[in-house]
Amino acid sequence: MGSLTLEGHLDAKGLKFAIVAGRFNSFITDKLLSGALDVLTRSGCAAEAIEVVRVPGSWELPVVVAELARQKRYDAIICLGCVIRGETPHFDYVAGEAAGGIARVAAESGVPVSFGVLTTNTLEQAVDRAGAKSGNKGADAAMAAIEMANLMKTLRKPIRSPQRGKR
Ligand code: INI
Repeated sequence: MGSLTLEGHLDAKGLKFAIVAGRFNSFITDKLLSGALDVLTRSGCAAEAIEVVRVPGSWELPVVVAELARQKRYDAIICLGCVIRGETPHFDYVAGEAAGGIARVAAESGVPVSFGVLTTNTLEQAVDRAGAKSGNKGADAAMAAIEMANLMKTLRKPIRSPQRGKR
């Protein structure tokens, strides 16, 4: 018998998303948000099926993502933030806790949470990843969220279901 590969497709029609975006470094996070919204709507998601929640900074992302995941109202959650290294160890605490907290919520809740949080050494590196030469990590996070939302739906279908693995 042949093997079965399960993966999520990139059709966002009928799916519901929350985007949680930090306001700190909003010059960058606003561009990540535009990229994420663009991908979701161009992939078929209705504008009314997207809720955007703004938080002060990346440190606040995990608590809000945890609350939204508990509500089970979204097929996936997209986190957006921008942490830029300064002269003190502050960066390590903010970036580390944001990443660890977000990963924990996703693993424990079963709700896919994509990580569109830039952690860069310089402002230039952040600009490059927010719509310039290294793409837009907000758009990438939205694409991952769509794929994961569809994959989780597929995985939750009974193994013998003809729907399982169907594109
Ligand atoms: N928040 C960020 O999202 N990025 C940063 O670069 C940053 N720096 O450098 O301080 C940052 N700090 C704010 C933090 O996320 C909290 O909002 C703040 O500490 C209040 O809890």
